[in-house]
Amino acid sequence: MLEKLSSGLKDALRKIAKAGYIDNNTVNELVRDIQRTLLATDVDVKLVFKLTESIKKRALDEKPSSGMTAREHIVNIVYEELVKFVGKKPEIMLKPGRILFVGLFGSGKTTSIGKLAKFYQKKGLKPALIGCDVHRPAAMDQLKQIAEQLNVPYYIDKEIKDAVKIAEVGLKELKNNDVLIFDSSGRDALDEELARELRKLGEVIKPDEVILAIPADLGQATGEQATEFNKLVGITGIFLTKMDGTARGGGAITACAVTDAPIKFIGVGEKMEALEVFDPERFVSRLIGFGDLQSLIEKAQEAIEPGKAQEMAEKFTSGKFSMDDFYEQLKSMGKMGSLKSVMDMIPGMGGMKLPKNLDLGKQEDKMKKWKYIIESMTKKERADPDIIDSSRITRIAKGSGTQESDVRELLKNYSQSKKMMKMFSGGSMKRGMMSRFARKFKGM
Ligand SMILES: Nc1nc2c(ncn2[C@@H]2O[C@H](COP(=O)(O)OP(=O)(O)OP(=O)(O)O)[C@@H](O)[C@H]2O)c(=O)[nH]1
Ligand SMILES: [Mg+2]
Repeated sequence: MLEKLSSGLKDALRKIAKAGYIDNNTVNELVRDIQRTLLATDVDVKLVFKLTESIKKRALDEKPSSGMTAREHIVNIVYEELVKFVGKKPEIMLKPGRILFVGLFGSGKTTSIGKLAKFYQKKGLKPALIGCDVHRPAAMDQLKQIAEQLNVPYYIDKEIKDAVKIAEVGLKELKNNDVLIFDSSGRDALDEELARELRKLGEVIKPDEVILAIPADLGQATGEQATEFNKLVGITGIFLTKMDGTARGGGAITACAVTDAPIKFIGVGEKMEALEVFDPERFVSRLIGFGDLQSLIEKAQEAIEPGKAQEMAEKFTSGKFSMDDFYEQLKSMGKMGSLKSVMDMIPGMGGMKLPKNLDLGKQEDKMKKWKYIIESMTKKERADPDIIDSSRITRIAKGSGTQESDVRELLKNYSQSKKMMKMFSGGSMKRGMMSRFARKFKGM
């Protein structure tokens, strides 16, 4: 979902993370990148400029709060402004009630009704479906099929040609269920006839929610349609469907955000599970990989002092790597979680395999032991661990109060680690990746 938007925003923010320092130019470039990305997903030009203006203004005017680096500050501003941009956190009805679905032909009403029924089932409520689409002959069968698939009670009547009548009977028949969801007929356009029919339905059903199903592939045109439905019928929320199959989702979301009806659900596929409750914070977080960016920044900050990072990065890439470096690295990695999880957060390195035994996450309790072992080594041994033969191993084990096997294990881990460093410093592509890694740590 929204791959283009997501990768565009991530790229823009990564540039910030990599920038040597933040100045007007960096901010301008960020703003241009964001503009380009949003426009490509059909977000309205005026909205885009409004957003980027406030990002720019805040980025240049506001000082980072204490303990925040300039980079974090900018990333945070972009995050906050995007959250505002995509809308408010909706209220979701989580108690018994009645829901009427409205929308044009093929907008995804009936499918979304099934998804919502499943959603309520999972919440422990008893949903039931009522088919009030009397215009399309196959509509009732479709609803029936979905209800049976979900094992949810339903009411349809192909003989009754009056939607209001069906609603009345359905209300009675299914009164023992918690959440009654009503399907309605679509049209090519929202004309007065459809509006009247929906209003009449509304009078009988007295819905707690009127949900407009609207396909995201309409892009920014969703805004106008949502406004129109709201004016003529009155809606309480939007179910944005077909987000999975379109690059115009950004436009659809932001256009809906400026209407009076909040997006409540997002449809991301044809299956009944393909429903997401819309949550602006979570949505944007995922979109920009905020969690990853944030935790990378935080962890790197905690773990490595700026000067050390550069030094370590140089050792990483040069392949020179002493026992002291190994110990420093272990200390930092221990704080940062496993090396693997750090690597997963760095673009392009996620898939890399670590040597099998080098599970740095598990090494934490060994750290103490290893500290004593390393402290029992001579300066010469630490600088060049290759000279450590079995008699030296015996001496080191005795001196540190550990077993010879502990010393051997440490040496093995050291040489694996060294090998890995060499691997990183091998090809030029890898070197590029490592220096990116280094830059990320530098000064954060
Ligand atoms: N990929 C994708 N397809 C969807 C989604 N929601 C609905 N569809 C598909 O869109 C088509 C139309 O969906 P329906 O649920 O029949 O739409 P409707 O609004 O009830 O249509 P009418 O009753 O004809 O007005 C179907 O093929 C659905 O499978 C979604 O979130 N993602
Ligand atoms: Mg339908």
